Amino acid sequence: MKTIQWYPGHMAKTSREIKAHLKNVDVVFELLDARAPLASRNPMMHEITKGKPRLIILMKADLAPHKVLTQWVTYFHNEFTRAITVDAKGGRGIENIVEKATELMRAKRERAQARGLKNRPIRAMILGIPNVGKSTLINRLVKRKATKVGDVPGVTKHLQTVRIHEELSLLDTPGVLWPKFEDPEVGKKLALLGAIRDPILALDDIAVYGIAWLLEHKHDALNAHYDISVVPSASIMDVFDAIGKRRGFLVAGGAIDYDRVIERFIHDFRHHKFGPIMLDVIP
Ligand SMILES: Nc1nc2c(ncn2[C@@H]2O[C@H](COP(=O)(O)OP(=O)(O)OP(=O)(O)O)[C@@H](O)[C@H]2O)c(=O)[nH]1
Ligand SMILES: [Mg+2]
Repeated sequence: MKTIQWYPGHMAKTSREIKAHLKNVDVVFELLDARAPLASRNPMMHEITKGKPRLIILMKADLAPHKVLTQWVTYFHNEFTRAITVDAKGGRGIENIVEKATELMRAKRERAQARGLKNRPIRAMILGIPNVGKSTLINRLVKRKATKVGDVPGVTKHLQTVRIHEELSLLDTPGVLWPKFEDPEVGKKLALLGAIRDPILALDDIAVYGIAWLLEHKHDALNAHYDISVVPSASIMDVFDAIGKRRGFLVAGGAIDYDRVIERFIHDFRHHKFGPIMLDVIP
């Protein structure tokens, strides 16, 4: 299978802008997709922001299995890193953000106070892949529509500072990916989750990956959603055929219209039709 390879120019530009802004930032909020905490971590941004206190926010926690998420939180936790889970759509977990950010900043703030300096608001930079929920999170925190959001990658186009309250100001950034996915599975996971714009992808590869994953991990959910009855050992073609027949996705002459099956499946995966999902495994 071929590797998805690409890197739009606007992302290179954003990366440079993020680098330039870093000196004004106290803490980095690294937003990861709770359904793939490793695949959605940008290795380039991680390198650029090394040495900054870090709050990892596992976004879309409502779409991932709760129990495993608590293990991920422990996995990420260290001296300079805290992790929390957030469902920005339902508004769960938001209240922990300021507390955790303050905790990460405590030592530095105490030093500043000891020197007689007045505390200024914590300046946090929000980083994350496209469509992970950066702008939604900011709007939740500020309790108004301060930034534009949308269910497609690439909504935010520029860096934008939003003052949350006297304690916290946030810098929203456009979603960035990285030039090459070393592991082709990473590209497929990100595509399935909706982080990559469609025209640059081979949709059939993405659908094959998603169906294989469901067959292995959640074949009941696959059967239930399409009202089909495939066994875990079924071939991908069997599944395509079953969905196509059941949904009546046929071309003239009665053969299965695979393009429609593929499109429908990817749409359904992105619209959370198969219940809680966890594509990554804790190392
Ligand atoms: N289920 C769920 N959906 C969420 C959550 N947070 C954001 N979303 C949805 O994810 C989509 C993308 O949200 P945005 O806030 O625009 O994402 P972004 O990271 O700013 O995206 P770009 O600006 O394109 O990089 C929207 O449809 C949101 O409603 C969450 O915690 N749970
Ligand atoms: Mg945005």
